[in-house]
Amino acid sequence: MRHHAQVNAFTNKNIARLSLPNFLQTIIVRARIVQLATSTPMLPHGLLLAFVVQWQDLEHALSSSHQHENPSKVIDSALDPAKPSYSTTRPTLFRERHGWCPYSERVWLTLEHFNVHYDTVKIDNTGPGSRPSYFSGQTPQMRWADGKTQGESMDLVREIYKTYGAADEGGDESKLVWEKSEMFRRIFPSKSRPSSRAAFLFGWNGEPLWKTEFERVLSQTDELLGDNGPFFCRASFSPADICWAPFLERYAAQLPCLHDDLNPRDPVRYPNLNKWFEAMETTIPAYACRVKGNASSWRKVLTMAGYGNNGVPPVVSERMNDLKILEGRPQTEKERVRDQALWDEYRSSRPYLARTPSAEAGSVLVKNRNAIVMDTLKQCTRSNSNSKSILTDEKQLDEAMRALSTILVYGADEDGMYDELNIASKEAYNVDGVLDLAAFLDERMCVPRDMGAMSADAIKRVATAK
Ligand SMILES: N[C@@H](CCC(=O)N[C@@H](CS)C(=O)NCC(=O)O)C(=O)O
Repeated sequence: MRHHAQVNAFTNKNIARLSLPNFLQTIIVRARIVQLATSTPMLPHGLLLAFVVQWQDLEHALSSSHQHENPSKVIDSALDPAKPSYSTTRPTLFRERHGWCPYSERVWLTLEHFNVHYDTVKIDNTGPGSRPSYFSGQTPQMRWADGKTQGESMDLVREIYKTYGAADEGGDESKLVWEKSEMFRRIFPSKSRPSSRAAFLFGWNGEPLWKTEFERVLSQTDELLGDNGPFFCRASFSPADICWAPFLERYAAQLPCLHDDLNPRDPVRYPNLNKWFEAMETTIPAYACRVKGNASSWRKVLTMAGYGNNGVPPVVSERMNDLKILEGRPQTEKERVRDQALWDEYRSSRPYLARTPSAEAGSVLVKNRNAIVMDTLKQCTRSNSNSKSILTDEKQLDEAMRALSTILVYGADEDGMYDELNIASKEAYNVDGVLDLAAFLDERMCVPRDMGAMSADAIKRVATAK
C-alpha cells in the first residue's frame, strides 16, 4: 500500500502551463493550501497531507452527464413497495432485482439493444413475502403501454423484435433464428436443479453435474454455432444469441470452478464458442456496457446458499480465488480503445452516462455516496470488530470515497477526458484507505446489478493496484 506523499505536482510551472477555468482554479487554490501545509517543517513527516478533491468538484467534472436525467423510471419494489402508476406511453419491464435471473436478462438486453424507452420495476425473487403485493408470477414480465401484461422471456423477446426491430417474421432467416433458440432447451442439461444463481449446474443431490455432461453441452453448442458465425445465425446478432447469452455467460465463469480443465472459452476445444464470446463482448454495446455480468460476480453468487442453490461443494471454493488477480490486470491500450468505442456508441443515445466506463463507476459512487458510506461503515464495523480500519471511520471513509471517485472519474492517464482532474487523480492514490475501499467495493458489488461490467472492472483495477 502507498503512503501519504508530499504534494509535488503543483509547481508554479505546472500551474502556469494550464489555462484556468473556474473549476481548475478552485482545485489549484485548495492544492496550494495543502502544498503550503505539507512543506511546513513543523509538520512531522507522517502527517503530510494528500490532496483530495471535494464532492462539488467531482459533480462539476461530471456535470455534462449529471445535468441529464435518465428518462426511464426505475423502481426497486423491495425498497418502495407501493403500487407504481404505470406509464401509458411506454412499456414497463418487471425484472429480478439483483440481475441474477437469466430469463430477465434476455428481455432487458433486447430492450437495451433497441434503445427502447421503458420503465423498470425490480422484483425480489429471494423468497416468500419478498415481492410487492401487486406482482405475482415469474420474472420477467412486461406491462405494455396499453395495460396488457405478458410473461415468458422468449415470447417477450419476439414481441420486442416485432415492435422495435426489423423483424422478418415468417421468412427463412426468422425460422433459423427460432430453431436455433429452440435448440437451447434440447442442448442444456435437462436434469439439473432450477436456480437463477446456479443455472443448469447442480443435480438434485447438491453436487455439480458430471464433467462429461458439461462437455457434451459445450461441444453441441459449438457445433450449433458452426464456423460461419460468429453469431448463432451467421454474422448477425439475433434473438438466438439473446436466448443463449445469459446461460453461456454464467457457464464461462462458473464451470471452471466446478471441474478441472473445463473452460467454455477454450479456443482449441470450442473455437466457435470462443469467437461467439468475443463477438458478444466486443461488438454488442448494450451487452458489453450494461447488461452482461462479470466473471467475479457469477463466481460470487455461486457461493450463496439457498433458493435452489445448495451452497458450494468444498472443492469448488478452492478453485475460485486463482482467477481474481488475472481479472484485475491493467488494460492494454488496444482494449481501452475498443471498450471506449463501444461505450461511445452505447452512450450516444444516453447522455446521462459519463464519458468513459471508468468515469461512470465514479459517477455511481458520487451519486450514491451516502448510501455507500453507510453500507461500508456497517459492513466493515461488523467484520473488523477488533481491529481499527480506516473504513470504519466516517470522516476518513468520506475522504477515501472522494479519492477513489477522483481516480475513477479521471480514469487512465491516457484517456484525456477529464483533464482538470489529472493531477488530483495521481495524488488520490496516496490517500489512506483508497485502495482498501476499492477492494471492499469490488468484493461487495454485484454486476450487472450495481453497474455495468466495464465500469466495475475499473474499480477492480484500482483494487488490484494494492
Ligand atoms: N420460462 C420462464 C422462466 C422464468 C423463471 O424461471 N423465472 C424465475 C427467476 S430466474 C422465477 O421467477 N422464479 C420464481 C418463481 O418461479 O416463483 C421464462 O423464460 O421467462
